[in-house]
Amino acid sequence: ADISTTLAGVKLPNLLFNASGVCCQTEADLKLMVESESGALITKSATVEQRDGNPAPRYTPLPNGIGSINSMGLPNEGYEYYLEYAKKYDYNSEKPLFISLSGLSLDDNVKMCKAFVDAKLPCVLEINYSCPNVPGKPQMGYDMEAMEKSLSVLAPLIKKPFGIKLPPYFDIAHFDQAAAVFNKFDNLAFVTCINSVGNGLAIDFVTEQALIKPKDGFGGLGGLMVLNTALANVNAFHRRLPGKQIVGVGGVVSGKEAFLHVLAGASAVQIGTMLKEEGPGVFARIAKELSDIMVAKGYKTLEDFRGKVKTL
Ligand code: RRO
Repeated sequence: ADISTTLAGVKLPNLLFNASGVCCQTEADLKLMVESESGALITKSATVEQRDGNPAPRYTPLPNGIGSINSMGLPNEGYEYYLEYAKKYDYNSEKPLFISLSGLSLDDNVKMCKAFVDAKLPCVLEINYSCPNVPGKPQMGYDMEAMEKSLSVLAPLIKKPFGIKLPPYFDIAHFDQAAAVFNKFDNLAFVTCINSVGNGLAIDFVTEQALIKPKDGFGGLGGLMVLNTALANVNAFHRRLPGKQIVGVGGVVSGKEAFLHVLAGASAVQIGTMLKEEGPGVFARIAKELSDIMVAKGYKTLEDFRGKVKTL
């Protein structure tokens, strides 16, 4: 089956790529992404200055394949590193490059966006409004006024189509409020739902210890346990953002969950925890599984079923 897609006006040979943060901090990581069968790649969220992030252990999978917890703390090489990578990237390859930016202030996001805009590159920006793990920095996605102010500065500056990475929302009123803000910005082309479910706590039953060190063990939850929250956010925004696209992320462990994300309304699907656990071979596996599902169901393209979840 044909699992190609278009996102922010850019063609992807298949809809799958990495969730920002996984396999994308260094050039060595990004090389693995380029060599994989992903349909695109996105870099680790960048700040103005390089960051080491939080103390280890700061990521661990959870038992029985339910998912993962992380409090990485935004470790990254600094935006100039990713800008140099983007300048050297081979845009003749069929795999588009996305760049994640996560400034610690609006001024920082302005500075980084300007640098990418001035470089006039064909890469696409995804602004991260949802890192849950920097002590003292709340997730901007939960502050509608701050998000509107940020978008009102960044959208005109970026000019071309761009995306934002959102935290999960859990209340219909919040879907409505967030969508009303996003609909004010025409070149906001896609929203990526969801970042990790913030500030969970994982405890080892035997040792009675928290599983990660930062923030007394609190960290963002990902993987299968967040699938249904992710599907709800994808579908809620698919319904509320006509003319915009949704990138689905959360709980994709096989072709089946990728299929469900598209049914909920996703135009592309990112993989985080399962990429971390399985490695870049995950893209070939899930692409094949999704294609097989589509053949079995008689769907030829993603458009045949995107957003077509049936309600009762
Ligand atoms: O680096 C992190 O701790 C991190 C980030 Br920036 C994010 O957006 N989401 C996440 O789960 N971890």
